[in-house]
Amino acid sequence: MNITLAIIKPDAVERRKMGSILARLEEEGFRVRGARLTRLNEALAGEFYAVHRERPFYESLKAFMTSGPVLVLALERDDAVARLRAVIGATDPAEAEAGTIRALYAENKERNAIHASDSEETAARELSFFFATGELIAVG
Ligand code: 3AN
Repeated sequence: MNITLAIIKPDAVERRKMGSILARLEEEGFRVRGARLTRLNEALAGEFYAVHRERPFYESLKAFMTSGPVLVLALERDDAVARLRAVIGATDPAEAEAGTIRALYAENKERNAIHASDSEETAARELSFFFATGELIAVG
């Protein structure tokens, strides 16, 4: 078992898709070990996406990610990082496999409904942005 980070993004929260997405994640075998509805500020969004700071979409991405509430989730299952990436689908919903969360709920490449950590290392870093050591709930 390991844990990864998901963020249900402002577009999906605004369109009231939090519940549908969370239901899908639970159906896919993930257990919620931590959850927080929050709104990112400019500094946190900038640090979170620092790897993209040279990309042309960086400023727009920060503006989008700070535009409204997000639901931050710590999700546990076996092979959590890879399984979550598979369930969310490709960054661009037009390229996402049918039935994936982004194929179902994303609007476009930026407003793409959900974030998921892309490696074990990134998951550890990203979880630490939102959850203190020892804060995550031990389940079952
Ligand atoms: P993923 O979220 O699939 O790991 P990344 O890490 O390449 O994708 O990009 C991080 C976020 O930046 C994406 N979730 C998306 O919101 C935004 N993004 C990525 N590429 C673009 C792009 N070409 N135009 C606009 N936004 C983008």
